[in-house]
Amino acid sequence: MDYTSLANRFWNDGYLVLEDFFEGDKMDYLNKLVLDHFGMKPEWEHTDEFLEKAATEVVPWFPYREGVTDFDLVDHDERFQKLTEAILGVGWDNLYCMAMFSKAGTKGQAWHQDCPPENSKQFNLNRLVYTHDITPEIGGETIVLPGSHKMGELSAGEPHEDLKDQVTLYPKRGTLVILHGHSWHRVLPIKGEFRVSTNFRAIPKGTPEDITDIAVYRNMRYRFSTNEVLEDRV
Ligand SMILES: O=C(O)CCC(=O)C(=O)O
Ligand SMILES: [Fe+2]
Repeated sequence: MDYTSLANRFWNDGYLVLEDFFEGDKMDYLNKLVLDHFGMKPEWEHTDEFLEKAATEVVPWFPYREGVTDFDLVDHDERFQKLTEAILGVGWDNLYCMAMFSKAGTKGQAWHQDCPPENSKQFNLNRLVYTHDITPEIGGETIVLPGSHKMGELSAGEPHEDLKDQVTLYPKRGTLVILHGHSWHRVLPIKGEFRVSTNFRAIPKGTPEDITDIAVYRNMRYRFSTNEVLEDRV
C-alpha cells in the first residue's frame, strides 16, 4: 500500500474511498454487534429541536465507553494505523469510536461540517468503516463535495439540496472512507430496513478533545454538549 500517495490524494480531495479494506467476516461480526446493541427501534438521543432543525436522524453508540472492545478488530489494523499516520503525521491520536444507526424512513444527515473550519489546522478525521453494503435500494448514500475541506464555511441554505460537483459514495461491506471533518458532507435518507456506519474518529497532535462539540449546518451552528443552537444561518 502506497501510504504517501494515498495521503496526497486525501489532502487534495478531502476524502479517500478504499474498497475491501477490511475482511468480510470481521465486518459481519461487527455489524451483528451493532445491530444487537441498537435493536431495530432505538430511541433518539438528540433533542427534538436538533432532530427537526438539523434534518439529521441518527443514533450514536460509543462502544469503548461501555467497555466493548471488539472494534479493536479495526482499530488495531496496522495498515489502518499507518494510513492514519501518513495523513495526520506523528503524534496523532484516537478521538473516539462511534457506531451510527439509522432506521428505515429516516432523513439521514443534512449537509454539515463536523467542526468549525476557521482554523485549518484544527479538525477531526473521520475514518468510516461500513459493515454492510450501502446500495441505491437501501439509500443512506454518503455525499461529499470534493475539495471542500479547503473552502471554509459550508454555504448557508437548504439542509439537503444537491450541490454542484457533489460526489455520491456507495460504500460496501469492508469499505473504508476517510473524510476530513471540514469537508462538506451529508447522508441521504434511508429507504431500506436500517443503515449502520462506524466512525473511528482521530485527531492530529495538539487538537482539543472537544473538537467535534460544535458542528456547522447550512442553517445553524450547533453545540452538542449544551444542546444549543449557537447561531442561526440564513
Ligand atoms: O455515516 C456516514 O457515512 C457519514 C457520517 C458522518 O457524517 C460523520 O460520521 O461525521
Ligand atoms: Fe459528519
